[in-house]
Amino acid sequence: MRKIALITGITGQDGSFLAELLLEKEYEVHGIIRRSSSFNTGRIEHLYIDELLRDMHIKRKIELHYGDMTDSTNLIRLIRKIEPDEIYNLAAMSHVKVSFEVPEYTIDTDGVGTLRLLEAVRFLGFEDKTRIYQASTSELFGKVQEIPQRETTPFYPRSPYGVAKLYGYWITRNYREAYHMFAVNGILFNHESERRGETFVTRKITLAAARIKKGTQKKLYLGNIDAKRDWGYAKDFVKCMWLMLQYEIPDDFVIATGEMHSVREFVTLAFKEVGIELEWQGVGIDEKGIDKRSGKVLIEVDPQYFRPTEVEQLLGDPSKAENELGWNPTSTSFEELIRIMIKSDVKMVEQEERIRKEFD
Ligand code: NDP
Ligand code: GDR
Repeated sequence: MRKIALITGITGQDGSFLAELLLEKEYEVHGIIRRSSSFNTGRIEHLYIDELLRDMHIKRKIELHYGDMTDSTNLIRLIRKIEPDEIYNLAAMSHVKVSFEVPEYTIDTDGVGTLRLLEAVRFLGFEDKTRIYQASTSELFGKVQEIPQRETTPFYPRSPYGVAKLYGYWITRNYREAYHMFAVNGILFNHESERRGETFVTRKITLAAARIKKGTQKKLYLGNIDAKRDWGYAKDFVKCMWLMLQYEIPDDFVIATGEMHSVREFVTLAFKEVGIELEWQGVGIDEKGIDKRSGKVLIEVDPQYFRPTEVEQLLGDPSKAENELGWNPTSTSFEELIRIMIKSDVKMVEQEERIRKEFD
């Protein structure tokens, strides 16, 4: 029997990679999308637009439904209609800095939204049928209590986003324990890709490197370049989400690469990839990234990107996922990840240039 999956947040970075993975595994894939005044389906167009699919002689692969994590009756109706074997709850207001501006909306979507989903499954009596994956995060660890961070490390979130996700984490565990539901948390560390949103630091950097190289951007302004993260490749990480729902026991797992780098290191390597050697001068907010060849200042620190409370360093220990799920944490290296992102952004910037010239 073909399995049925429902993905919330299917239009996001992870949702798009996960949809592809599940289609490869012959799942019937459903996704929840939000009504938007402009297109928000760019990452999954290749999976659902009839004309594109007809050209390629393939049938429509996914079914999209309007919905929102803030609307419980919508979630109940959709789950009743779709009767999913697996639900991947990826929908979230996922930007840490923005969560300080919209804290109430963030808890409504990321925290209470998770409760609404779990309750919908319980209300419909699907506790034994439907397995649920909750997108938890390394932001739960926040202020360093232990390095590296593992499943047993105490939580200390540092943003409204982290606090909202903490509720999501515990309500998922509580429903597992109270109602014996197969509901699990993937505690994922930062994972990036060519599809990463443009306001997250890695993508902001790779796009800027490509544009500065082409001469369409002059400078890159960043916040805390001393922050350190454990960055992996999103395409590798979504495999773990699936593995967690196939495992015999419902359990929570840290998913990380086990390697940590600073934002400054990411910038240096990304610019090197486009042929620009940077050297760093100055300290604190006066620190600058300078092109060694031309002497031009390309990177500056702008305090508007600082957060009221910062997570200084995150490093995960993925050994439980490695040992129990057989997941490989290092299939894409840090350097390869940067290469993938730069290659895609250079191509995008060249396309932008061609289009601009056509209309000039
Ligand atoms: P994105 O920001 O790329 O995608 C978020 C998705 O959630 C989008 O599809 C968005 O829709 C949707 N969404 C936002 N608000 C709502 C809402 N109220 N109702 C329904 N849908 C909504 O995130 P990622 O793909 O990077 O991350 C996926 C999940 O994993 C998120 O929950 C994130 O918090 C979590 N996570 C991510 C990590 C990472 O490094 N990427 C690490 C750890 C956890 P739209 O396109 O319309 O905006
Ligand atoms: P993060 O990712 O907050 O870890 O959350 P982000 O890329 O936004 O920031 C990483 C680190 O870089 C520093 N930084 C900047 N960040 C942004 N966005 N823009 C800048 O200009 C900038 N300069 C420095 C930040 O201060 C931070 O320390 C991501 C999201 O995907 C969450 O949804 C997810 O849960 C976590 O990763 C794990």
